[in-house]
Amino acid sequence: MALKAIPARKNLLARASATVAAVAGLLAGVLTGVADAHGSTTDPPSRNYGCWQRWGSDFQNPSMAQQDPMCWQAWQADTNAMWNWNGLYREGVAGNHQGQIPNGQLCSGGRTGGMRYAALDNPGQWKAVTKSRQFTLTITDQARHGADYLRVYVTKQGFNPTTQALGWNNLDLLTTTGRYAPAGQYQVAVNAGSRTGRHVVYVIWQASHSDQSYYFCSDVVLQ
Ligand SMILES: [Cu+2]
Repeated sequence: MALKAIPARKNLLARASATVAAVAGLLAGVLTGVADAHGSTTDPPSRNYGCWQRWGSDFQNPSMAQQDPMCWQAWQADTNAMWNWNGLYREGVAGNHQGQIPNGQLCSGGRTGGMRYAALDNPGQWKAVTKSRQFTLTITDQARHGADYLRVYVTKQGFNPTTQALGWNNLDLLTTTGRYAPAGQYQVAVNAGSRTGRHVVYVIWQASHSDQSYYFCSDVVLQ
């Protein structure tokens, strides 16, 4: 842009800097949108959401290795798995979840994004929250995608997440919901039957805005 007329220059400069500010604002919005988009199971917390919640402000604290060893190994493997706790999804699965996700890789959505989430598949002493056998599960959707359905599974009695990686044959499907209109949260009532003790709750969230499927492992102790 050539600035010839001196009297207009100040005005032009002001407009130019306003434009720069507007573009910067847009960019920041886009970047924030990327960082903040999508979602996860926030109650009971998914593995990476839980790690982010507990250690996000203190992720270099070496005492995590003793206090929360599975989060420690996950942070060491790839910090982006926690910063992007809301980005554990695949696209274009067309409902063929079992076909796309191999046994042993359920918690990483079939290693979506390469190895970013792979540490979430590792068996071990993941922190587990205590829940009664009937509880309400909450998905937080920061992007307001809506849901075509939520599918909630829980591990069979006897499965041991501290020593076994999760496979489809370890799971019982408890419920498939109907659609949810776009909102900040979706809730579903879970009835885990007579199960007790340590379990993994596995959730598939099929978003509505496009064929985007999310996969979340949450560790619970049922009582
Ligand atoms: Cu999304």
